[in-house]
Formats: sequence, C-alpha cells, structure tokens
Amino acid sequence: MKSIDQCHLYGILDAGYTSPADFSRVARLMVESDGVDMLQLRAKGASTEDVARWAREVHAITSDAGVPLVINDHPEVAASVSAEIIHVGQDDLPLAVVRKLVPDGTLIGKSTHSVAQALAAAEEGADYIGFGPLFATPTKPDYVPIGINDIQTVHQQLSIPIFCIGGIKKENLPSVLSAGARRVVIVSGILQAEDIPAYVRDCKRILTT
Ligand code: 3NM
Repeated sequence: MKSIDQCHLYGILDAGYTSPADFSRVARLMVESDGVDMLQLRAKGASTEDVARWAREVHAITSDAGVPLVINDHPEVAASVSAEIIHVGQDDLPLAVVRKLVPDGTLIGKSTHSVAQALAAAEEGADYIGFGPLFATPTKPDYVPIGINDIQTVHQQLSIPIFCIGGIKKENLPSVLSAGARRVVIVSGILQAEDIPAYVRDCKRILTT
C-alpha cells in the first residue's frame, strides 16, 4: 500500500460525473498500470448504506492496486470498510471527533480554502490537506477560487502533504507546479477524459518529471 508521502496524483470517483453503476469499471481504469496514487469516493447526498456498498466494491479494487482509498464525509463508512483515509470538509465534524470514529491508523484529510484554514487544519492534526479551489470549477460551483499566489506560502508553512485542487487539468498542470504545487487532485479532467488511463499517465509524467 502506498504511503501518503508517495502520493502525488489524487483522483476522485465523483457521483456528479460517474454513475455509481460505473464506479468499479472507472476505478479500475483510474488505478491500472501505475495510475492515480490515491482514490477518493465522493457521493454528495447519497445514503450511508449506498456509500458503504460502493466503498466495499471500490476498496477491493484499490487494495489490489496498492492504492489508498479515501472516503469523503462518512467516518462510519471508512471504519466499516477499513478504508485507509477519511476526508472531511470545513463544515464537517472536528478532527478530534472524526479521529474517534475511525480505527487507529486511519489517516484524516481536510479541505481548506485559505492559508489560515490550512494552518488551522494542520494544528488540528490533519494528516494532509486539500488546498483550493485554485480555479473556478463546475465540480464545486459555489466556491470562490483562491488562485495560485498562496501555494508557495502554504508549502513554506506546513510540513504535511498539500494537495492543490480545483480546476486543475493536464493542460494547466505545468503552471500549477511552477507556482509551487507538488501534489494535485484532478476530478473532472480525469473522469471526462476519453482515455482515462492515458490521461492519468500523462498527468503522472508531468508531476514526476
Ligand atoms: N474540492 P475539478 S475543489 C471536490 O477546493 C473539490 O476543496 C475543492 O474538481 C476544494 O478537478 C473541488 O473537476 C472540485 O475541478 C475539484
């Protein structure tokens, strides 16, 4: 199983783009032949039972690939399927509470939308943060983009892994890396690619060379 330090490309299986009936097929495409390093299951508004069922299916695939599975928002599901990571947002439970709901050793990630929130999440004990949205994105339409100017600052101030997110695509990945990013989350770029494994491979190459 990859450790978080080894993870640079973080993919999300998002019910807003992929029908849950297709989760397993798309998860396989995302992790195959050295694909995404981490995979999150995100299904806003779905029931706990549904998320648990999808999580079990997807976890079988990610485990075989040695890729940590991240569950968005549902600590009890992360616990029941022994997912490696739980991810929470600013409006979710405090990390100390989340930590009690998941087995020891489960990592916790938190979404942050400013340098102040990033520092607070690290202080609260997050194992990694998401930092964004860098650019406007239909995947999270209500959020104001924060741009790329704070990427360097946040990397100077934190020692936990920072995954930049929001509007990142293969095409703008080089400029995001030039602005100081080292790790990224790409949602729609991957899920809407005509050839998902090829898109992931190209992004990995840009991230690691
Ligand atoms: N979280 P795309 S931005 C799920 O800033 C999510 O916390 C964000 O999707 C944050 O790669 C975002 O399609 C959407 O822009 C990212």
